[in-house]
Amino acid sequence: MSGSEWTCRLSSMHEWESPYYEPSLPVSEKSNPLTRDIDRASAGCIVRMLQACDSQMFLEEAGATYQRLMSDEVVETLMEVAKKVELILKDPRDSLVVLSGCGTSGRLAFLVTSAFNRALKELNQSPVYSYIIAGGDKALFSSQEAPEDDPKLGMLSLKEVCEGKKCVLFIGISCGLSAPFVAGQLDLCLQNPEVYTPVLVGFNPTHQARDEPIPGCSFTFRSVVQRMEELAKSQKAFLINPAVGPEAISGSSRMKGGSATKILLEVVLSAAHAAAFTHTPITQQGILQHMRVYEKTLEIPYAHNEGLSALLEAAGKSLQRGRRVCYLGWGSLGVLGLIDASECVPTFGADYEDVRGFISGGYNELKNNEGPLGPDFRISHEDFLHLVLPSLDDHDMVLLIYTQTDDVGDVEKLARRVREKTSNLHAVYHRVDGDTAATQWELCTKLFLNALSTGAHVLKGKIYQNHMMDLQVTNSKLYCRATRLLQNLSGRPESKCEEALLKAVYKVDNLTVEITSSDISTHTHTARTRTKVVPLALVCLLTGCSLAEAELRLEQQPIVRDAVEACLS
Ligand code: F1P
Repeated sequence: MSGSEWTCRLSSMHEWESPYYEPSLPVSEKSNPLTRDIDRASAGCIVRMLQACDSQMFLEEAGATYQRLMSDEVVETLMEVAKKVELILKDPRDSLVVLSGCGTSGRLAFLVTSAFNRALKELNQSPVYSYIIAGGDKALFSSQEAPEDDPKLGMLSLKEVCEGKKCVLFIGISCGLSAPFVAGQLDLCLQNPEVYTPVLVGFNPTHQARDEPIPGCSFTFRSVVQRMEELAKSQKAFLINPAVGPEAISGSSRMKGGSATKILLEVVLSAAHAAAFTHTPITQQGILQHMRVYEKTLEIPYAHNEGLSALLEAAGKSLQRGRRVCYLGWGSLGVLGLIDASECVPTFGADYEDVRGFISGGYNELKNNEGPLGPDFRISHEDFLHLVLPSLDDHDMVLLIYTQTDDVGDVEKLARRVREKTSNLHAVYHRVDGDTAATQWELCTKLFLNALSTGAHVLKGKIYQNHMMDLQVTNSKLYCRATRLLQNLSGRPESKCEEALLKAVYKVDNLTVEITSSDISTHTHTARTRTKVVPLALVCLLTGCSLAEAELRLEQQPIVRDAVEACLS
């Protein structure tokens, strides 16, 4: 892409805010005009595009279309929620702050509660934070999308965590204001206001909250949000829902959605801690100042543009060859490595072995609710040494992720072992620079790893324009997204696209009545074990060929855009 073309792209920084831009889609599902051709871009250009997308998070409020991270109303709500947390910190008896979400949102709930409980421990205070992730702890490191559709499960897990508590501040996170699991929890809070105060964190305006009926429930996500809006007037419920712009890869809320979640939660909880333990009042100024620190932090990973591009290219090469990328991390940065790696499976249809994370100390370091998760989830450096290292060579990439506060001797020892097998060894190292806080290292690392794994999969050919084509169709949100994608790319009516999708899911050329009369949860359950359903459905739609033929075409041309264009020409 030439310089002038890029300048032209940058001028479309605000295009998504127009009411005419993809009007039927909420912001979290829109495609970002900045990355329309990311699938054709060089590594350097991909990095620039991702940087531009991330910088949209902190754009000033232009006109009145959407609230932004630093809009007055958002900052005001952050202050009010921080005050509620402060009260609990000062009198924690029978009280709890619960953070809950699905997928990335639940992973960040875990990361943030761990950090702030650790901070409390250092002050000799007892923990007040709990996390819930849909699907339990195995969802921390693997895709468990089905529980996301279950509002009752959400309710029950919240009840269980809060048993015996008299005062609960519940923070439900759903980037798209869409997960039924979280809707169920918010509904429970609204029904029991004497115990629960609900807070919702997400990145769409309330009128874009999902309004699809939830089987077995009388509410939708939107109707829950509307009830919360009523209560928000008397500060009995809180909505924190600025827009951060469409994701670089459409709908990939692990990226900006996840980063903005982390920023907002950390801003609120640190303000509360400062108020409770160092008598620092919660002020608008203080909140804004903290936000600006994060805004500056966004620049750090991209300041190493060339290094990042080179890494992205190296990782892309490893993946193209069917080889591995391994993250070896320490402390919370190690957790971010585990998370980023595990998200490649549902996001890019990657194999579990393609990108894997390992953390020093394994589950002892993690201190998750359920403890060690068994042989399918091996995460320690020892596991890496036994299971992975013996098969590595120069085509596999290894990335060390640590800070100067970690045991550098241990890092060197591991690096030596790795170097015996591969020279393709790199490091992301943070050191104290002025008053850099651990949370900034974390955000930096998250951005860096998200850019690396996204860019590498783009280079591998997993993305079509800026859509994840090979997405797993394992919950109702993803099922609807897949049908919509097929409609956009094939131009065929919705009913035809859904038919093609179902044929790919059930591996049949003709749909039976049994299939067509089943509900979405049966389809998404069946899709758990299927691969390449959307690309297969698209090739069938475009050419009218059988599934077997479509499979052959995709085998011959694994780069999705090329396969589709070959069908069209
Ligand atoms: C939750 C989530 C995402 C995941 C995938 C499916 O979304 O699990 O984290 O990447 O898109 O949905 P949300 O409820 O935070 O919008």
